[in-house]
Amino acid sequence: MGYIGLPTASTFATHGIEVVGVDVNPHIIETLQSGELHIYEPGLRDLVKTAVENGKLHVQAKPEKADAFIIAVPTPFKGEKLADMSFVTSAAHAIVPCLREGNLVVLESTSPPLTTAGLVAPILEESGLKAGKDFKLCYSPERVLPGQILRELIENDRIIGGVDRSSAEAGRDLYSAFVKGTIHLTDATTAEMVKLMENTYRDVNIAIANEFSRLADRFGIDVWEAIALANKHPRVKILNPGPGVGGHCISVDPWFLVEAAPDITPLIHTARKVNDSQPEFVVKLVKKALGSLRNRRIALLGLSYKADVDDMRESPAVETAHLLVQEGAKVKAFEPYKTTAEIPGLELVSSLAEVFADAEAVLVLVPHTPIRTLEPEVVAKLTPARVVIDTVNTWPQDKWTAGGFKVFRLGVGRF
Ligand code: SAJ
Repeated sequence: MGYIGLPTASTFATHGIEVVGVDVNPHIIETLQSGELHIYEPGLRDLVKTAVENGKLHVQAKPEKADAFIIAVPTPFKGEKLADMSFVTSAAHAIVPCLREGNLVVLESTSPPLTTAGLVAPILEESGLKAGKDFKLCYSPERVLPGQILRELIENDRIIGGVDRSSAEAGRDLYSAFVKGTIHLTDATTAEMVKLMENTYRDVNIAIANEFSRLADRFGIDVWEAIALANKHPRVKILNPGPGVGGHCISVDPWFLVEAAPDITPLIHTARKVNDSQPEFVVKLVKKALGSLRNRRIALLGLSYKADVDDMRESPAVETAHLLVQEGAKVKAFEPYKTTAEIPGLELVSSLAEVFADAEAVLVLVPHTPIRTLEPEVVAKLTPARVVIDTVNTWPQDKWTAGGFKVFRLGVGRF
């Protein structure tokens, strides 16, 4: 019942399907049963409410017999950037006692190539039933963008890879309950690769934007202007540099390919390294703006991994905050979408007034709507700070300069 499972379950349930939502975390079950949500996603609260009120969505700790089972558990790292498949493994084991002939099982979790056929099928076959023969088995990646999950779940095209053709067709029949995009059928391993290729493609493209920001800084130009001009070319579409790549997807998934085939993935590996080291580049920028970091009071705006989400997993903003603290800076951080969050080693405050109160500099790391729309006159009244370090090009330089602030932007090598 996480970021993917809960929206998917609720969407099925509001399209006439009886859904049992399973989670091993009793706190999540209690929260959902009491009508509350443990995650933020625009529109999700209303959707879950409708699904529960119309009696189609029940949440519980264990699966029960069903026609179809969907596994949407996390595949995080274990140790040094290796895929931790233990949640997939235990979810598959939990299904075994409930599995009957004719059932469909779908894995949605982003997984290394060959997981469906090589890891999930053998576990499910402990039931005595054979994948593809007695039950259907598919891999169908979630491809929804956090912040727009509910719309993309329905409108995006969907890839369904079966261990055999009839499995893929059964997957198509299930998801056509709500998917309006085209449903494309393929084999399970291709579907696994498609998902990893999509996120790796984006990671590599953000890495080049981040590398351009470093080059722009060195050569005294404005990377944002240069990217806008380069993007006038009909076949160029450079993405935005920033403090790095976070979240549970793009900063994780490319490593699954590197782990699976380290000898043939130097580009993917390097892109990951570039994006992971971008917080260090931000710290250098802050140092340049302030001269030194020790005991300098910095108001840090935004901690989640990107704008208008509350998810702080693998967040480069959190990494940047830790690096600044390590360098002796006195950091106060404010995350508008999680004002009660606690992160060991960081001082989080719950309001703009608190974060600004005695700051010397303002560091913008995430262009959340309530941060992006701040006006210099308002901020000037809340803080003695007159230095702004903008890593996401969100506060128009001219306006903030006219408002009395000295603005340092990431990837702009002239001040
Ligand atoms: N970012 C940049 N510059 C950009 C775009 C993004 O630095 O120009 C950063 C963001 O700030 C964030 C990270 O990259 O830290 C990832 O953000 P994102 O919006 O690109 O993607 P996610 O991780 O929220 O969602 C991605 C999506 N994948 C693709 O767009 C190929 C989504 O469709 C997937 O479903 C999702 O991963 C997933 O679950 O795998």
